[in-house]
This record gives sequence, structure tokens and C-alpha cells, in this order.
Amino acid sequence: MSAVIRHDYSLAEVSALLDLPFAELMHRAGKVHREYFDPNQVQVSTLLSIKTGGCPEDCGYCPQAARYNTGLKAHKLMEVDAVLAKAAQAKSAGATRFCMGAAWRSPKDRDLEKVAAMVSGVRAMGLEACATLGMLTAEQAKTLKSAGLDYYNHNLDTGPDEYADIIKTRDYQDRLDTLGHVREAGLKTCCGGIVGMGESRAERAALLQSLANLPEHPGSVPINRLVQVEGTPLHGTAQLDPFEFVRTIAVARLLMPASMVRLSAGRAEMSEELQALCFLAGANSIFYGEKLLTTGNPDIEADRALFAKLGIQGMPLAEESKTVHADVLCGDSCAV
Ligand code: SAM
Ligand code: DTB
Ligand code: SF4
Repeated sequence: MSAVIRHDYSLAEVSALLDLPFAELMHRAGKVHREYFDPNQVQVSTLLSIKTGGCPEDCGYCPQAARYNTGLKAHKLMEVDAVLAKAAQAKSAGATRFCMGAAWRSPKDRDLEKVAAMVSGVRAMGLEACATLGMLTAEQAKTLKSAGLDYYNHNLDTGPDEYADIIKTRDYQDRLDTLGHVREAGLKTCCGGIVGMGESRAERAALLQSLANLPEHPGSVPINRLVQVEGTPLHGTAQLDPFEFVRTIAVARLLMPASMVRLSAGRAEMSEELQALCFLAGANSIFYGEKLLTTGNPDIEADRALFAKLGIQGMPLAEESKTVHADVLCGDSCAV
């Protein structure tokens, strides 16, 4: 029988999974992974920072916060054509999803119109489209849905108890509200968190519990390992034990069996062996391309070589994503 989809996990249950002997945890996660997915397929997405740096928010991990001196060069919102040229490159390199990220607290309506045009262009190329633009109103979520957006990324980032120590300019409820607007607009959610920020195993359990107990499991669950950037308050945090990272992936797989679990930021600092353990633990999606938003990612050749060594194939585009709605292709001018 397939693992059941639940939304009522207790903290004790999640902690007990994280505490399992490593071999037992990996065995259980691998078994559940096979019930829902081909374990030899990994989905590949490419990220692009469409508006970089100068962000008014105070997130202790983030190189794009204006208040931290990280040496990052800020860049205003890119032009639609330039974004679509990057999407075309990502597609020809083999990505099936293109994710556009902006360093905003929340988008202005004027900017959203431009992002909507980017989304429609990306969809018309036959790629899935994802965006991460900060907090959204219900109306803004609907605008993005009408433009053809598939996924909206908005992370919980931490467990509820450590949240206020790390993110000072918006609260947990703000995040839950945006996720609610995204779901109500009919968009799929991409929602995960960051580990390696000095949290305890109990705090990682609380993050995983919060993700799994959302009203719907996120379609995609990015597990980021903190990329330490000089100038941010979290630079210099003690490194997370790699096995703790793998355990986090495995428990995400067990709690959210039908979701894509994304081995997200931090791969550039991981050995091939650690990444392989993450795939065995149930990770089945990655960011592909030499850059995340502002920091490095393994280059495409390295990822191709790793996939070849492990016999991993790129996951084909979901059937539902192959159809591009007529509105997306030709807007109001369409006769259908
Ligand atoms: N500004 C929007 C927001 O915060 O929702 C969207 C962009 S923001 C950069 C997207 C996500 O990137 C954050 O929620 C966080 O999970 C991740 N992130 C940012 N800096 C990171 C870092 N140094 N290491 C790992 N993940 C990071
Ligand atoms: C997510 O969870 N991780 C990605 C994506 N969603 C937008 C971002 C990682 C950012 C890492 C730091 C940087 O490159 O600026
Ligand atoms: Fe701004 Fe997003 Fe970075 Fe926070 S995580 S500082 S909101 S770009």
C-alpha cells in the first residue's frame, strides 16, 4: 500500500523519524520514493534573478538585503526579452522549469505586469514557469495564474520558534497568508526552508512539521543548505553535519511522499557522494545552471557527469504542463 498523505503530524512523530538509525531512515525514504516516483529521474529547473539586491527586508541569511554589506551589485527588474533569452538557453541546456526570482518584499502592480509577460513568454516556450517575488495579495496571485504561472515559490524558511531570530521584517503568518493566496488562485506551491542556520534537530523537525501540515503539501519542497555569504549575520555559522542534511531530505520525503523534494541551494559546496546520498534519501529535483540567484551552483557539465555516473535521467515535463493554454499564447487577440 502506498504511503498515505497526511496533514496531522505531531512534532514527536517527526522527531522520531529524524532520530531513526540512518540505514533504517534511508530504507524507509527510498521505499516511499519508489511508491510515487521513478528514483532514477530528477527534475531540473533553472533559476534567474530578474531583480537583484537592494531588498528592504531583513533576512539574516540573504546576500540581497540592502542593509548588509555583501558587495553585491544591485540590478533593476530585467527587460522581458532579456529574460526570455535566458529561458531559451535554459531550455536548450535541458531544463524543464524556469524560475524567476526577485529581491522584493512584495511586487508592485506595475512590476507584476512585466513579470506576467515574462511568465507567458516562458510558458509559450513549453517550459514550466515558477516565480518567487515575495509576499502576494490574492489579486496578484490570480494575475500570475492568468499569465500561465505553474508554481509560486514562497518558503517558510525556518520552524516557527526560530523564525523571529532570523527574519525580522515579516512574520510567519504573513508567509502562511501568501501561501493561502497562491493556493486559492489555483497555483502550485513551491515551499521549503533553509537548514544549517545553527538550528537544532528539534527546530528542523518543527520546520518539516509545518511544511507537511500545510493545508496541501507543496508540489515542490526546496531544502536549501545555507550558502554562507560574507556580510550577512549568518556568515560564520557552524557547518551542519552532512548526515543531518541527508536526514532532513529523507524525512521530507517520508512526510510529503508525492511532492518533489528539491536538493536546492548549497550544492556547490557538496561532494558528489553527499548529493548521491540526498538522491537516495528521496531528493528528486535540482537547480541546474551555474548560478542560483546571486551565488554559485555546480556547472552544467559537472551535473551532467554526475547524472551519468548515477544513471539519473532528467524528469520529463508533466503531461499537464505540455499544453499551453490559448490565452497564454495569444492573449486577448486569440479567437478561441
Ligand atoms: N524576495 C523573495 C522572498 O524572500 O520570498 C524571493 C527571493 S528569496 C532570495 C527566495 C529564497 O531564497 C528565500 O526564501 C530563501 O529560502 C532562499 N535563500 C536566500 N538566501 C539564501 C542563502 N544564503 N542560502 C540558502 N538559501 C537562501
Ligand atoms: C529556493 O528555495 N531556493 C532558491 C529558490 N528557492 C529561489 C534560491 C536560493 C538562493 C541562494 C542564495 C543566492 O543565490 O542568492
Ligand atoms: Fe529580500 Fe527575499 Fe532576500 Fe529576504 S530573502 S532579503 S525578502 S530577497
